[in-house]
Amino acid sequence: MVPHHFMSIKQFFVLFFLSGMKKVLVTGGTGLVGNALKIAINETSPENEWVFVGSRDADLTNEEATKALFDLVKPTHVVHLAAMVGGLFHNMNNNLDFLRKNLQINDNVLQSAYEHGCLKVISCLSTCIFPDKTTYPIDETMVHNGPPHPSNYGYSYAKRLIDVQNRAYHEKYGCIFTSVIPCNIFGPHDNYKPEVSHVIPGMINRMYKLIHENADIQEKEKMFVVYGSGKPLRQFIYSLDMARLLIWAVDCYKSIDPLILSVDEENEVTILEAAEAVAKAFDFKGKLICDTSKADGQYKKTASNRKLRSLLPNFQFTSFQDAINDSVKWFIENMKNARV
Ligand code: NAP
Ligand code: GFB
Repeated sequence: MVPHHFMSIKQFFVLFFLSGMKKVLVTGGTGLVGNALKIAINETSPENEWVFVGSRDADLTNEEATKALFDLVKPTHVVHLAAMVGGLFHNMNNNLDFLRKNLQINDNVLQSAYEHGCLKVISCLSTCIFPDKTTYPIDETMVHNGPPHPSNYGYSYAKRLIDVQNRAYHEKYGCIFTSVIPCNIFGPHDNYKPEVSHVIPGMINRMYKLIHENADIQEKEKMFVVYGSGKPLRQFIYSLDMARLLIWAVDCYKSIDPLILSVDEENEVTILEAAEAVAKAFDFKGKLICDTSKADGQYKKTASNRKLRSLLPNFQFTSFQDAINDSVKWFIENMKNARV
């Protein structure tokens, strides 16, 4: 009998697991969603230990580097956010890179998670990967029902294969490897680089510059260019809401089937309405014009959050304008350190 004030290593690990404590590795922990997770974790009393990594900690396209990371961290759970990520224009010009890099990252992370006996992996797909020709609203059963929109087929097929890999690991080894399917995400710590950004950070960066450049022109005379027709429809989720849902999923979502994380269908807005919300947050006095010479991308990708609502009926999403206001405020205060 071990004296009561000592505990064997085995007893410690049994207690560790029985206590429900988790050691969660967050790949892609230095990005938009990763930074939101850091904030959301502090809203709760984190029983779990969270380890955030970026590409400087390990290039996950490299198998050996990925294994070494898992050897070092020894996670029990993984939130897998790391990916080559970008907006419409970045995808259109780099489908092969989006395909290859994301296939490499995903295969390395899932295989390392299996080899290290991780109890759960939650990966991220996206509502943009669904079939281009589809009925609406889209739901989780429709991921593989036809080719994705041509603008981002590389990213889409790489992401769809996560779902295929999850099922294969479950079938062969019983792994609980699952995925969430977010709609468009935005918030502080976004990627504002014009050539790679998504629409909201792209417009925030461009509107800031328009307001602060050419001081000799009165603001009400200035014209802000919305790329495309402004007509495409999008559902946008605030990164902090996305993070809150991920924390819940780590503890409570047990299925290997994907779960859409999106605001309600009726919260869908046009790109022009998104631009108007950004203009309101800046109190921009000028005009908005649409440059139809630029691509629109997918017209819509309306997703149903019915499954999420059935699991979390009382979850409150941050209002779109409040989230835009917070995101613009963060950008103005942190632009010097942002990815611009
Ligand atoms: P993000 O801001 O671009 O961050 C990407 C993260 O992945 C960064 O931490 C980056 O590390 C890391 N990363 C990229 N390449 C890597 C590599 N080779 N090795 C290791 N780490 C690497 O992305 P996000 O917007 O937070 O997206 C998070 C997840 O949500 C992604 O899986 C994305 O596909 C998905 N998603 C995003 C959206 C959206 O609208 N943003 C919508 C739906 C789904 P560094 O900081 O070192 O570069
Ligand atoms: O976020 P975004 O680049 O990608 O939005 P998607 C593109 C839409 O916003 C197009 C218009 O209709 C653009 O014409 N837009 C207006 C702008 N101004 C801007 C701007 O300054 N920057 C950008 N980027 N667009 C992506 C997928 O689709 O969704 C990715 O390609 C990813 O794979 C992402 O999954 C979540 O929403 O069209």
